[in-house]
Amino acid sequence: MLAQKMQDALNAQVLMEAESSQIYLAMASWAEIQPGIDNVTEFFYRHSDEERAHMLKLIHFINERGGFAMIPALSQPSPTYPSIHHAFKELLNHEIKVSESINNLVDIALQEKDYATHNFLQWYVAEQIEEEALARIMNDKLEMIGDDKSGLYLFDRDILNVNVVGGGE
Ligand code: OFO
Repeated sequence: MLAQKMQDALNAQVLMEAESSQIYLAMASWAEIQPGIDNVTEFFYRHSDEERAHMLKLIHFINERGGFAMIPALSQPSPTYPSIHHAFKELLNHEIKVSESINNLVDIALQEKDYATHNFLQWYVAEQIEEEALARIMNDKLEMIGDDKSGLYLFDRDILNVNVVGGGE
């Protein structure tokens, strides 16, 4: 059985994963109407789906442990971005916040001596390391590319081979 404090914190994480999915969906829709970045668009759509999978994994865990996963209302994400680099900067900043939130959940699990939840959360800890690293690499590349259109062409081509990490399985 989940302690109330643990359940509330996990439900807050459900919201965070749902908002991640929504933010990346907004990035995907914006990218889709920009010329020549079809693969970046696809990357954001896939990333949005992955975040939904992270949310579902939490929902099932909360309910299976005798709690109740609340499906939250979502706030509207930014619908447009000044540039692709701005979108990827926001993605990195968002992932850093998610990592902090996961670390906070791990702290609570330890305080509550809830070792099952602690064990469950290790998947998210590993996932965040990969997601942050990937976001940093992309931001470094975009920093180098600047306004160079051929650089952006190659960035879009190469992102085809990037696996969005962690589908929640
Ligand atoms: Fe759920 O991993 Fe990104 O936010």
